[in-house]
Amino acid sequence: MTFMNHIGYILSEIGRAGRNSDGSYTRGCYSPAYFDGLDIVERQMEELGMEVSRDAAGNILGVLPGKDKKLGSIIMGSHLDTVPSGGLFDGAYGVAGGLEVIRRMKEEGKTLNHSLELYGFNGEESNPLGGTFGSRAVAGLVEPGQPGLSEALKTYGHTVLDILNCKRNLSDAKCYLELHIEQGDHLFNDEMEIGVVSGIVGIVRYKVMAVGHSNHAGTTMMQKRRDALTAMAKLIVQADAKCREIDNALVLTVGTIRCWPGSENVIPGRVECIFEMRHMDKDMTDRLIDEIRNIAAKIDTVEFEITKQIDEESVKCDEHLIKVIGRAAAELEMKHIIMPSGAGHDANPMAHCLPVGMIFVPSKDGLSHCKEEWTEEKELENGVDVLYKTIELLDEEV
Ligand code: HGY
Ligand code: MN
Ligand code: MN
Repeated sequence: MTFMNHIGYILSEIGRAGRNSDGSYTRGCYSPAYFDGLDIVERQMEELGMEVSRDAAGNILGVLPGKDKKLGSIIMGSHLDTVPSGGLFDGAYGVAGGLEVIRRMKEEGKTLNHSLELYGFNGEESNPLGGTFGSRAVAGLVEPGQPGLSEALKTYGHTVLDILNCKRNLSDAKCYLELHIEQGDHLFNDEMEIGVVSGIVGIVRYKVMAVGHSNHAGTTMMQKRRDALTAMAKLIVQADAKCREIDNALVLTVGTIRCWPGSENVIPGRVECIFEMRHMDKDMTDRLIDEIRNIAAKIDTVEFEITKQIDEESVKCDEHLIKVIGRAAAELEMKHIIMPSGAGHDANPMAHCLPVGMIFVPSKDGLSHCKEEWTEEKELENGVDVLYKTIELLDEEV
């Protein structure tokens, strides 16, 4: 794929890391492919004359000093890891967009009043350390007592203390801005050029274990079975129907399943799934898990164990930043709407430390987390233009 503009060029450069033969991309948390991506970004930052550093959480940071050191930095960023067999744009576009903003400033000989910073975060996608890992480390939100954290970190050559030391005092920074593809189909279907993000949904995940009884597949009659897999299947189907009943904006995904002992001629005795639910309003996800527990209690062939794994609260973007991004889009005469994000982002942890704003560009057919993920060059350019204009407007606020 050859892009003709700078942002496309930088993206395809980052895309040289972790590219699979089927055209998808895999840069897992702390993986060699991930660090290949970091090396590519580091070279781009150095060519732009930025001060570059890395931390134990696997993040990279480039800094372009501004005229007035007393002013807090304007921080841009997104993630450089991907889901397995993911797309070119998720995360990488926000880092490439930040590099392109800085390239343009250099080209125009412009030095801002505020310092400009750009993060490439590690581990935003689901991973053994928990998603948004790199940005949570910077925000100081990694719980030292998180179950399994120390063991997982050991495999990456780090200790919990290494990660706690990644915490940064962000109180003096002006704001955090993240440029990202929508990953949904609203902008694409409504032929909108820019999404001004109002907030990021909360993400709640539960580990659900169905405990039945393994037995012989040939000699155990149907009425005597305690089949964990059919019980889990009933729970999933009924939970899906209940989710659709509760609210149109409520989503439930069961994306993983493990089955023991996992043999064709043995009735499954244990099955484990992760139930993930998302909504801007916590009451909705609370209601859904209560309904799921009620459904589970009525399936009497097995016992269900339901334990919360992750509870990332929804966050609101900063009202002032929403206005400034909207003004930038309007001045650039771009069709834009204010909308929530159904995807999680590094802006969520960052929102616990400083004002955050997000800018969306369309995803073709709303596809993401797959090799078909696509955003047109002009649309990529639009996002960078709005990010650039937003930074110019914010930089005048001294
Ligand atoms: O899962 C998400 O929403 C994000 O892409 N990690
Ligand atoms: Mn993603
Ligand atoms: Mn993302």
